[in-house]
Amino acid sequence: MAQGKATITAVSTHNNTIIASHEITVKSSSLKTIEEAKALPDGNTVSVQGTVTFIDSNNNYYIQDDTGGIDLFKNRQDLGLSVGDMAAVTGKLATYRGLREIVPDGVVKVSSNNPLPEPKLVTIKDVNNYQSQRVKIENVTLGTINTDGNTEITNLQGNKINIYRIPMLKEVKEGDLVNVTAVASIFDTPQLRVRVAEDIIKTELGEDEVPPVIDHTPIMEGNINLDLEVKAKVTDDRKIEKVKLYYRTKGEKDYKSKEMTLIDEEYGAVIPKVELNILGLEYYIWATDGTNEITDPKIILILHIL
Ligand SMILES: [Ca+2]
Repeated sequence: MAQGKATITAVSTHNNTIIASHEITVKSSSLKTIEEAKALPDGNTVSVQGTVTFIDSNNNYYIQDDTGGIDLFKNRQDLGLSVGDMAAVTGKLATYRGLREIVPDGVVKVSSNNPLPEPKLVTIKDVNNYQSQRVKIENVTLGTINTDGNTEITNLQGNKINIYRIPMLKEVKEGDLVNVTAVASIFDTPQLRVRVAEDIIKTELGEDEVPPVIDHTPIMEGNINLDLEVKAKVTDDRKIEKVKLYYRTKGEKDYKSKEMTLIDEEYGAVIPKVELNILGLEYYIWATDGTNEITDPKIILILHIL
């Protein structure tokens, strides 16, 4: 029964002039947003409505509403939907290799030729937060193209993700820097599904205008009898070229510097204890992406003899 007002009429079978009618309001209380539906565990029956954004050769139908996306899949059954259709679906929640799905019992095409949701600009690292939604990933290098399997793409920071069964490309080739519009999917690990060749567009890097970001918790005190390790998270929209630690004994004119090296996602350098002085230590961190430089504010560290 559709959402809205409906009238229930009862007619006596003994005397058909005896009629009672009553108007009821039908609320679609069972219709959930996709995000609400996905918050429920597998096995629950849900009803959602969304636009079909991608259909693969196994008849996985990805649908998306304003809150999220989900895959419809029932034994490779043709659900009679096309990309751009608004589909109302009821079925059981399931998960396959990390992908949340609805196994549909009933599918209704509400309308056709709807515009696809605007892809959300995401990074490779957080693709899975947008599972079954349309996403855009910018400035990635195309790996070896494999239309039957995985095509790896790599961003400027070196993070990688596969495009599964990439469409045959015309304008773009291996090694090109591209922007990719895709549906975020997963098969044990996150992957992308690209609908048409036109969703992979060649791009060029403009001038790097965003300096690195230094995330450092200042060290306020140190032990003069121990080597002092200084660590910082340093990130950039493109690539970190160099990170250095500058330090001097308080009152000295010149800074000494040490390159900070990346270990476990943090840049670090060690000042040997022989270079520490009871007068105190001033230090700051400097980073460059090759174009833009940044320094973390100067810190005066008090050293103690313990
Ligand atoms: Ca930069």
